Amino acid sequence: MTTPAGPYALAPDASAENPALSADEQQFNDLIAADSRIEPRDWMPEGYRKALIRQISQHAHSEIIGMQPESNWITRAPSLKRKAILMAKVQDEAGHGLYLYSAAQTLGATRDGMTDALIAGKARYSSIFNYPTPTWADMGSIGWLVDGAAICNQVPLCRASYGPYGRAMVRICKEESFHQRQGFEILLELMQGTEEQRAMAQESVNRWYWPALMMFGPPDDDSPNSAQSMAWKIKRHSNDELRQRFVGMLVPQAAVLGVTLPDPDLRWNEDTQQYDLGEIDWAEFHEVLAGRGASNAQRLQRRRDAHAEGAWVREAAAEYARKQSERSAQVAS
Ligand code: FAQ
Repeated sequence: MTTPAGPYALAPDASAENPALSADEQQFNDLIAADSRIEPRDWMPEGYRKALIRQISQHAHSEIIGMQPESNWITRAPSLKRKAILMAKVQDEAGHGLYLYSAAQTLGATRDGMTDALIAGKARYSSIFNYPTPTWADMGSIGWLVDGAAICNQVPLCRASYGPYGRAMVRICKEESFHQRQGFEILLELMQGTEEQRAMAQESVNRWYWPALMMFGPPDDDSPNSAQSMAWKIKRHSNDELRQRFVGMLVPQAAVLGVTLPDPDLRWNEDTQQYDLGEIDWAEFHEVLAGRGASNAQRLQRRRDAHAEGAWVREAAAEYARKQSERSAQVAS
């Protein structure tokens, strides 16, 4: 990992008085050093604002695009109960997207600007949502592995230094932990079923395991944003630390499920007190980020179509708001 750089880079002793800093900068640094929260009206360095808009908008887009792989199964869920649960989960993801877009708006980003960037294919969203969901077991794997990875990554974000982001994450994490359990339960039921159901669950875990590890981002020595984000206490742990924590959580759960994690090199290392992992295929990760994953084109097209189909709703809402404010103005005059 590189050392934080740039005009607002923070050293661990950032709370020390520094005559070269303006009063605003000193106050910002003091708040960060004291583990306090930065709020929307507080002064903040431009780099901090941009880093937050980047991360929060990407996160919001991930939640919105992330609805698609699961919505694929709403009409085909194997029972009414499963359908109701899946619908509620997909709705939760929409809600997460909305909290996060709102948090980014407190930093000056506009909702239209963020949406335009997404549908123009200029904005990032999590690599994981560019993989297809051909089997019902994929609903289990997404819950267990994808939501599991999301929780590992997001629980520390509840302490992110920017207030609106941290507070949004608290609520999101509560819902994600329910999501993870429902995914685990789908896989458990399949693993207790027929030979064919067990094979379906294992095949799905085989496909989702490695992409789930990629969700944590590139390795620490290839993660340009980590050092500064950690110095600003947006991120609290490095990408590799969280990936390790995730695998440590998965191993005992996989044993309960009776599935095998598809990594022949996975073994406990007494010296490091963590698991040694096999090589992650970072070439695949970069291909997906470049827009060449299995489902990138389909996901973006679906988002564009949904945006176009929703135009009348936006127009109606804007017209309603215009009439309401016209009426309020008449009453006031
Ligand atoms: N996919 O320097 P770093 C969910 C980009 S929500 C795509 O390490 P950073 C819920 C990164 O943006 C899942 N791009 O970056 C759910 C940067 O590009 P940029 C989303 C990735 O920010 C479940 C470049 O690579 N969660 O799953 C990925 O320090 C089920 C260099 O990387 C969040 O967004 C990736 N996997 O660390 C919904 C959590 N990884 O912007 C539906 C918040 C990296 O310089 C169904 N975000 N990149 O052009 C974070 O914690 C961080 O932003 C990381 C990346 C850890 C994702």
